[in-house]
Amino acid sequence: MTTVQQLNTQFGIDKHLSFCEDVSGLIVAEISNPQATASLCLQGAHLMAWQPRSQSVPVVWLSRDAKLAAGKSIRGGVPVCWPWFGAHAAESGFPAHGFARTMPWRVIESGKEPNGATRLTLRLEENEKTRVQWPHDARLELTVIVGETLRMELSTENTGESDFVISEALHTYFKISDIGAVRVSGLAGCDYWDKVGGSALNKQDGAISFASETDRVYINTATECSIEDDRLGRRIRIAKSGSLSTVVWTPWTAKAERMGDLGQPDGWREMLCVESANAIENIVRIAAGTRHTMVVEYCTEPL
Ligand code: TA6
Repeated sequence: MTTVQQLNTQFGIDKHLSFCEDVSGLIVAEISNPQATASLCLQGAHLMAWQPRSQSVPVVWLSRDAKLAAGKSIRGGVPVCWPWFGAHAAESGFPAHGFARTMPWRVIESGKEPNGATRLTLRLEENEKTRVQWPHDARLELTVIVGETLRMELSTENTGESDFVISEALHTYFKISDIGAVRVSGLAGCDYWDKVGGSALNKQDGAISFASETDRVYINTATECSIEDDRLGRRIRIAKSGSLSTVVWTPWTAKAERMGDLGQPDGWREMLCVESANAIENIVRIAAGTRHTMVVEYCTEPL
């Protein structure tokens, strides 16, 4: 296990990137550069926070009840859902959204971008535990580039002899003023599976606003979308490549109470998940010896 000191020696960037140990014993990378601040837990390569210096309010939301614990997922930030999204197709005992977000990842590279942003790359090494749940030879890497824009590149390399299929998501929790004051634009006309209102296939009519639990998987769409927040006077633009699904989710009152870690009593009102994914019809077949990369880029602008 690499120690904090070894990480700071090998990958630290003076004043911009440092590693520290959380009270849970998990290691966290802290990023602070002239453009933005961010934090990322090495377990799950889980980005927990991102706030451009132009923003008085974080863009990525973290539950005030979020707890770091070995082997446990963190509520908020950007969970990496891989090598499956949602429930496992056959094994109900396997973790929802795959195992990548609760496994230890290794830092493999860091650096400063020409524009002053901070870059960090982590790799998930397969092990006997992952092989029990997913018996394939694969290398998973996440590169995050933290600046006024947040770019995340999730790359799956098939290092084995046979093809395999994945579903995946960057399950991003965005900070909003209030769920009743925002809408998601850009998905008009897209087909979606409604996970709340039965499994019918629907077509999005106009922008998405929220008045109850919403859990939709928009399929066959590579389009950019945005969260428009009238109260904060800001638009969060969500661009992507290598992704054909977009998931939009708010738990609303009852599910939030059942989950119990969204910040009682109504922390859930201040978050909205818009997840860039490959799910359901958009699962990805990766041939032996090839690589698939999904990229997201988030930025903000006045509304
Ligand atoms: O992406 C939406 C969703 O699948 C919801 O159904 C809800 O379960 C959410 O993910 C959170 O899942 P988690 O396993 O992190 O509690």
